Amino acid sequence: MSCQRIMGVINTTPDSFSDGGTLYQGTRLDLDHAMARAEQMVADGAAVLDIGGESTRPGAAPVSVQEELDRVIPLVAKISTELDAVISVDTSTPEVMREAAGQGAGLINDVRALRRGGALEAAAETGLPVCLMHMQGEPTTMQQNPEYGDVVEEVGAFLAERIGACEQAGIPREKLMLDPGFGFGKTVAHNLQLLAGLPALAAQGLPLLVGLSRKSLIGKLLGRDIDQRLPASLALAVLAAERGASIIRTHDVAETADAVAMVTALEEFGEQ
Ligand code: 7PJ
Repeated sequence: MSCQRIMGVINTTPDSFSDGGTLYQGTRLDLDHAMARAEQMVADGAAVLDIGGESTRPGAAPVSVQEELDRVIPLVAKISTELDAVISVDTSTPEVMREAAGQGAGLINDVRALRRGGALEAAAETGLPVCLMHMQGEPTTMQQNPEYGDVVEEVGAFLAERIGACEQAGIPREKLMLDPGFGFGKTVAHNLQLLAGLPALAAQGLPLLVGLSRKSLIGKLLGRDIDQRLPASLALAVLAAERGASIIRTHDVAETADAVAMVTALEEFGEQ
């Protein structure tokens, strides 16, 4: 059974939280290795590949525009000529959005929801669809003391404001996707409240993208290290898909595609 709901994560960073550095040879990104990873993900059922060159793990060092371009653009160019998948570029940087679009990217995935100076304009110019993600604070400090009154309502209001900003900048609503930003300025309780509240966010009428793969709430709830979080990640993927997530962002494509295909099967055939 094919699955159009899976986004595979490819980090071109030396320091990302769950798989940073695995595609490096010394200090350089190994393009052939990254390409092999991309091919495998597509073979395993990824419809979208998310290419990121900035680590947003709590406390990560900032990356220069040139460094981010150097990490991301060659891989975007290579994948777009060699593979049949939508290329998503995980960036907040206007220059990276423009260059990636020129090299064949099909989606802008911005954890800052186009709040960086010039990002709204750059994204609008590309004409690409955009995923708007919620984050409280900035990566360096976001996990220090996240606070909300009603997290579902506040995330919903933030995303509604960003939808408005996009529309004003000439990005039509139909091009947008929403993401509550699990782990980005959220406690375990906030993350669980958001997962339970996904249907309320889906009520905005836009597709939801959800990334829970290997995230630290699993570590906090179960005491599992990064390499032991697959079973819980699959459970979270299924719970999210069942609550209305259209796209699931994952590091483990084959396993997640199978798990989520069961939700799709139930949606398609369960009512017959
Ligand atoms: C997310 C993301 C997410 C979207 C990262 C990690 C941290 N983009 N980029 N949603 N997470 N849209 O992979 O654990 O949850 S980086």
